Amino acid sequence: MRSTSSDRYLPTTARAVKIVVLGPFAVGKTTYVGSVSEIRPMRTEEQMTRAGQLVDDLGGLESKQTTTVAMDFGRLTLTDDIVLYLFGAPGQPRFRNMVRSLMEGALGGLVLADTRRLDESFSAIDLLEEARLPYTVAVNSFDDAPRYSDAELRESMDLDEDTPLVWLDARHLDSAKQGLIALVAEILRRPTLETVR
Ligand SMILES: Nc1nc2c(ncn2[C@@H]2O[C@H](COP(=O)(O)OP(=O)(O)O)[C@@H](O)[C@H]2O)c(=O)[nH]1
Ligand SMILES: [Mg+2]
Repeated sequence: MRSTSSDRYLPTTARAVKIVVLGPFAVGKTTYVGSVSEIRPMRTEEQMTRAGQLVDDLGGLESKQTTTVAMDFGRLTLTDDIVLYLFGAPGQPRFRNMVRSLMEGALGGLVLADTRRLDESFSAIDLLEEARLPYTVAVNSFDDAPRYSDAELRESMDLDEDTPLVWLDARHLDSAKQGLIALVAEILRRPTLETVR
């Protein structure tokens, strides 16, 4: 019998779950999707321009050279029967309507946060609440970012007690995956699975 590489094909019984990965500019969304994706992630990175400096606040992030202009896309087989399709959205406020479109059909959202600028994750949380989608907040651990207790974080981000909150490093698969595991548990906790229409 001819051997085939079965892991390139999805089991027909797998449930496809669309997840959006949101958060501000430079919080690590592209890095995140790249770390967890088992297929070569699709990226839409473009070189940032001087014109962009007028509208995108680079405060402290001047070393960043490229930015996502449409989306990041990746896939992760989480269990035998759950396959996640990840859509990372651009973080700049002017892309808010594009993010809304990207949320169509999604079952949940992962919000990345940076403790140096927690307030910048609010708009992603607002969008998910507005869409009534379950979400998980994942603090991406940057080396020089302050550490707070979970209670302090919940308070400053005004998170409900039952909103999952995890710490991760977007650069490493095992750590990054924890955010999706928490999110899928939260999605499955809901009595009915509803997507955004
Ligand atoms: N130290 C550290 N750097 C990170 C981490 N995640 C991302 N980065 C870096 O932060 C920068 C912005 O990341 P990127 O994924 O492009 O952010 P995006 O704008 O949200 O897509 C890149 O230079 C990454 O290498 C992390 O967990 N720790
Ligand atoms: Mg990006």
